[in-house]
Amino acid sequence: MDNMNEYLINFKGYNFEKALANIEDLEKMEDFEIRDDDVFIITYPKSGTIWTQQILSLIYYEGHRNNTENISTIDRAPFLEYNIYNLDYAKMSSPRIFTSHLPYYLVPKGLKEKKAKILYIYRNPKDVLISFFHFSNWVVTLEATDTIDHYLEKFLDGKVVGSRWFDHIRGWYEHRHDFNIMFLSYEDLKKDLRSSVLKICSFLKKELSEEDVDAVVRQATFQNMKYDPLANYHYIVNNKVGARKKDGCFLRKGTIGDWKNHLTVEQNERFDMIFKSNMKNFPLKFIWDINEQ
Ligand code: PPS
Repeated sequence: MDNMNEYLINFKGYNFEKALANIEDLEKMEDFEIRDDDVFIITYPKSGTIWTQQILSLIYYEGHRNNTENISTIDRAPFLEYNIYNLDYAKMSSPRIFTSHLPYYLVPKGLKEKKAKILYIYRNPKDVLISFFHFSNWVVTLEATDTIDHYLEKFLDGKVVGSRWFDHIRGWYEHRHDFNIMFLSYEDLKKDLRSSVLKICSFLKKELSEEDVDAVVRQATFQNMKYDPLANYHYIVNNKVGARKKDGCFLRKGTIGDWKNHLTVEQNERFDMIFKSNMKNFPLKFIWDINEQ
């Protein structure tokens, strides 16, 4: 374990958010008992985590879909490694949905029995970088950075929560045969939310009526989530975690290609060069622009 700075703690080579991590929990993580019907949402930060939490909550909980239960999305699918409310996960009723940013090598061993399902959501890393930059400057538990130039260096060096983006996605993809895992991109969700919801339902073996699928799609749109206090971190950040400024928001732009509004030509070229050297022969496709097919 290495205390990297005021904000980061490194445990077995991976950076956690210091304000939220509990080392004792992390040490027990490998042996955390997995049930066959558990479902895990795994992401690198800022890749569509809350979006997927919302989609899965809507798929699994009728009370979420028809607004009869007043439970926030985050509480439906809590973070495995950040048990901030000290819930007894062993007592949660099945099927449990967990969320995690863990790398493949730190997840509970029981996931290798390949019964529990993992949905890995990934996003083009330039948009991840920009989203992360804004988020880190908003919440008090992450280190603020003055310029994109400085943040770019931190991100490429993995001196952020989640460590190096390249290692996270490559690690999970290269070990995919060890798990019951489906990969889906943020951009897939954005370009065709309905088909993506159907793909997710098929992976989870959940059959929903046409109307229920419509309800899931309607309630998982950016606009709907942005203004639904149960479906975003706005309240939590402002009242529990702490915000550095009033005008920040968790659901910020919610689009593909916002990086073009932030990266200079030089920064973009530098990113491309490092992306190419780290992602050689990587088969998953990335979409960098909203108009790209
Ligand atoms: S975190 O902190 O890791 O849990 O963040 P995460 O939820 O992974 O990522 C936040 C970004 O996802 C965007 N988002 C959405 N985009 C489109 N549609 C929907 N419904 C949606 N929900 C969340 C959110 O706006 C953040 O991206 P940016 O680019 O900052 O807007």
